[in-house]
Amino acid sequence: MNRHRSMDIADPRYGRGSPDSAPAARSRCPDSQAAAAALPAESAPVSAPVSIVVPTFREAAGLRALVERVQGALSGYGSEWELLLVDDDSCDGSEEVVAELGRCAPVRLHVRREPPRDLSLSVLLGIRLARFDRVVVMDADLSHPPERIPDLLGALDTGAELVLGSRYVPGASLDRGWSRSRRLSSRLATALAQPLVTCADPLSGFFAADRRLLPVPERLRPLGYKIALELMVRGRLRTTEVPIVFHDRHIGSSKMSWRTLLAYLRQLARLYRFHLAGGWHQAPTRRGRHRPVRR
Ligand SMILES: Nc1nc2c(ncn2[C@@H]2O[C@H](COP(=O)(O)OP(=O)(O)OP(=O)(O)O)[C@@H](O)[C@H]2O)c(=O)[nH]1
Ligand SMILES: [Mg+2]
Repeated sequence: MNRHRSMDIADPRYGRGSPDSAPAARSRCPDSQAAAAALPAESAPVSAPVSIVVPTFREAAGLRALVERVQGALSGYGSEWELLLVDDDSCDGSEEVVAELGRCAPVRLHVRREPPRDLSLSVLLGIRLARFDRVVVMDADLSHPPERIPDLLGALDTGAELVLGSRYVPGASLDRGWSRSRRLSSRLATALAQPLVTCADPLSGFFAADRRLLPVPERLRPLGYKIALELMVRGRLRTTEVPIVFHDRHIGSSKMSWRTLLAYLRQLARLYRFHLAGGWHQAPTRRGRHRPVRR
């Protein structure tokens, strides 16, 4: 029985902005040219098609803003793109919102119905279902600025296997609204993972990769919030970081809880065991890399 439901309403023509495509819908589309013009020069478009994968749970209220910002950031992009939302059966109207937004943007929603509800499992499923090999993963609440997507993709072109949108490298900053305790707990959680990696922000949920270079899902134990950490440690990926300005969420509510904190500690324990045992004892082979779904 297929327990997933996919509402594929993407139309690749929208990504190219063909003047003949969906004229009625275009009149409701946001004016993304202005946002594109505001991009810094170093955000010059690169040309491989890209799928933006966003895990969502009860984010209906913020989806319009997300789609508008992503569309603005990628309006000058030199190739096709799509925005794939992987939703954990929110039942909050997300499907209707995406159906409406899909009239003027290449956005689609995949509803996951298989328990457990989980961010990392949703991300991995999204990576598998993505139309394109090049993927960017980000949160739905606009904590991760979509305007940095071209910079992440640019860094991928320089040979990195994983590019993190980083809060903790020079040039990056955190929302002023973040309380001291939030900053401290983020720093502490980051410090706990630091011996496993060589980057400054291993807990970032904003990253770009080519899925053909990622470890296959069978090599991961992905439950929890920190999928980039899992990929980096088990895949031994060559990682680089791009500074971002990290914003606090303004719409919707946090899904962080004690449950996610415990899941993180369990994930850390597994990764330390893996690391101390010497990893996979051999360099990852092509057969150990990610296999996209056949279409
Ligand atoms: N599919 C899916 N997405 C999830 C789940 N939990 C959280 N998300 C999404 O993952 C992203 C990060 O979740 P947030 O609630 O923003 O977590 P956070 O960024 O640590 O905390 P705040 O920004 O303070 O709210 C958002 O896009 C959420 O909608 C889940 O169980 N399943
Ligand atoms: Mg968030």
